[in-house]
Amino acid sequence: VNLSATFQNHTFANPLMNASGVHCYTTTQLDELLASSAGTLVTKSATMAYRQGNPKPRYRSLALGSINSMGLPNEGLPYYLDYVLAKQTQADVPTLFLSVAGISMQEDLDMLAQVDQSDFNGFTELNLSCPNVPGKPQVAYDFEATEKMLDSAFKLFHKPLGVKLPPYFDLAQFDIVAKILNQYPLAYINTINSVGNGLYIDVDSETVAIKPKGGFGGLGGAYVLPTALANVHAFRQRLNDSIAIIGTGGVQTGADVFAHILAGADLVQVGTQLAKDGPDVFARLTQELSDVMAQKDYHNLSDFKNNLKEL
Ligand code: RRO
Repeated sequence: VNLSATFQNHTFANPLMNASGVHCYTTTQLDELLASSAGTLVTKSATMAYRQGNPKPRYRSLALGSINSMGLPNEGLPYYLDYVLAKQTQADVPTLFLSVAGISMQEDLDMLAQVDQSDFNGFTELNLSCPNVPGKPQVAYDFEATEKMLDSAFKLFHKPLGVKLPPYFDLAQFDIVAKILNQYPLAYINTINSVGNGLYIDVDSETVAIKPKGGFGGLGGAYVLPTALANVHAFRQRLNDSIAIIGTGGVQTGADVFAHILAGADLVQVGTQLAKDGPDVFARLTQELSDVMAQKDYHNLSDFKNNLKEL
């Protein structure tokens, strides 16, 4: 079984990587991902400068997934840009992904300009879907703002660019968003970010699980797998073939990775399960994916990618 994954003009040893926000805040964590069995990595979404983020507790692991309201804590763009620039000159380092998430459209554009003017040769991911900054709605739920953002972004950015999207829930939304995205030379979309503003309630203590925003936070893990698969598949049915898809959400096993690829994902990211298990999760998931493929007599990802059958 060959797990190698082609993505635009790049090849990775396998399709697995971290989801941004998990195990990617510090150079130590990023180095641990590079040393793991993951095919590549993405950095924590950066703002222009260091941000402390929301008050703790702001992440809770739950029986069926996770809830978070981190609030975009990060070391600032120069920290992550310095990291990927240093790594991209080293042998055996795969093409890397750099995530940016400004608090405003202007901050996004300023960061994209900075990345554009750098020597970074990987993929830049514009996060339009952070659900956790108090008072700041998710950009990609505002279709007009999304179009304006992409118009401006592609005027000044000339490197491979992807967008991180929130989950959509109505087929009419997929039609509208895909029509917007198809106007631009996007390298990829990444779907889904966490399912925003869930509320976990502990009945024994009669309390919420996290402190920010009165307990409202983004859901990940098993709670979101069918929503993630729906978003991957709905976009694969609607987007130009030139736009690749990273499937993110609810991956616990190799079978879940297989399902994402079957739905149309080119690469697959792992968030909640990586937070639970640490980077060793990638050795297990690649082995389990190989086992599922061998059992089905599939030799390459292309043997089943986007081959989901209807009834
Ligand atoms: O930092 C966060 O609170 C966060 C971000 Br930027 C995001 O995109 N998705 C998420 O679940 N949390």
